[in-house]
Amino acid sequence: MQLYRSPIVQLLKRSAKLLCQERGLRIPGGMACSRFEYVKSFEQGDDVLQNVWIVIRLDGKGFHKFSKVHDFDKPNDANALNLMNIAAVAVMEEFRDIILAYGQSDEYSFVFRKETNVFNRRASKLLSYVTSLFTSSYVYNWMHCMSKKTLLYPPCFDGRIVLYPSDQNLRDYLSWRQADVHINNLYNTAFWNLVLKSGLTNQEAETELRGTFSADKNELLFTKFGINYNNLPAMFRKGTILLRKRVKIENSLNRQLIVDLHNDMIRDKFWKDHTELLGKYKPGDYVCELENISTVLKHQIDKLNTNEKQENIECCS
Ligand SMILES: Nc1nc2c(ncn2[C@@H]2O[C@H](COP(=O)(O)OP(=O)(O)O)[C@@H](O)[C@H]2O)c(=O)[nH]1
Ligand SMILES: [Mg+2]
Repeated sequence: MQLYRSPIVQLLKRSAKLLCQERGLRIPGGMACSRFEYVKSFEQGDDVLQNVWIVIRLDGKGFHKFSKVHDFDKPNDANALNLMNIAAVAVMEEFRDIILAYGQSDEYSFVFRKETNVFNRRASKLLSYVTSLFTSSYVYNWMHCMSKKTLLYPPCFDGRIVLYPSDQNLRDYLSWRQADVHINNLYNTAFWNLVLKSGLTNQEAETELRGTFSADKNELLFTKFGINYNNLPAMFRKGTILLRKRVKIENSLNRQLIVDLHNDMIRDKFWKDHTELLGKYKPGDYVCELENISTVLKHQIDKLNTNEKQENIECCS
């Protein structure tokens, strides 16, 4: 429809344009107006390729020091690991196209489905948003997870995007990260038992473990400390896998949430048990008992209950 443009409107528009040009502003409505506008063309496009798995991996900066200063349990601090898990849940709640996240130690990987169009697949937007949301959620939930400890300085995380063209590449990536947990955790468990229980210095423990194979460390743990490595918590040995599932808890709950698993992703069984990941995406079911719910699920259920209560209060007031 042709709008009637009165001379007074034309005059006002022209004055606004002149004012904008003078001050380097934009005319309301988005029309480019300043001579400075050309600098926008220096911005580089960074859309990631279509039809590939997008993996974002975050890693804590200087967590060797951060864990020391905050007196994390050695070699694994269950509360600190669950804090990482809860921060990752916040990221998955925000980005519905993340189908799986995997965390261990001070790192987390997020897998976006191949077809995602979030932020038009712009790498810098994706990476900065995921990294900052994870970091702020880590700080936001610190008090809740680490109860009595004060956060002494702000933690930060680096992030990178890696693209995997085939399903096998993605599986190999996740297997690589999970194999890393096994190698590190077995070593760290043996190391800290030697230091904390046998009174060795760090140097002596390092010397004792130099050149040993997995079987030697298993044997050492069993004979010296009566520890059967396979009986240690699965979260320590396997890391944490976060998946979307329709969670059914007895008769009290039936809704989609994010569940934490500590299974072996290197074996085919994991991919057969969770066919939704590489097949047509539709979250599967997850049935559990009330007394067995994990810290990660409990956190989400508590949040739901708090939100419901809040809504009821708002409704009644
Ligand atoms: N004590 C303890 N330390 C941890 C835990 N999780 C991570 N860390 C520390 O964080 C470090 C993470 O490794 P890396 O990223 O290579 O070291 P960074 O460069 O110092 O962040 C480990 O070497 C541990 O020192 C934990 O649960 N307990
Ligand atoms: Mg680190």
